Amino acid sequence: MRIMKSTFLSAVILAAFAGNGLGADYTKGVIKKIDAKGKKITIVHEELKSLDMPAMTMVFFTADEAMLDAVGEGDAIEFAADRIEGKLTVTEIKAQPE
Ligand SMILES: [Cu+2]
Repeated sequence: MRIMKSTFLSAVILAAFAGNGLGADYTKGVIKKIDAKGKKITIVHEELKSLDMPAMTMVFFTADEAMLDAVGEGDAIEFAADRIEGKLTVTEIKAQPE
């Protein structure tokens, strides 16, 4: 019984890590423009593998306008994007590590 329990826990922990790994599919980019009112952000991004997109400059919608408060134009970032209701949307932004 004890073995079964620890196996179950390991599976839960592994699943949690795997989930994080998938969610944290970050792409590097530089913020060109922020449109806080329109909840839009223009990013010069590197190849975006999760969306099968080459490097380019483009406008994304943002899932949460609060994430735009934490960044500024010219910032080097890493971000995660997804297609939400047909719109290319930034779901996560973090500063690029030094
Ligand atoms: Cu693009």
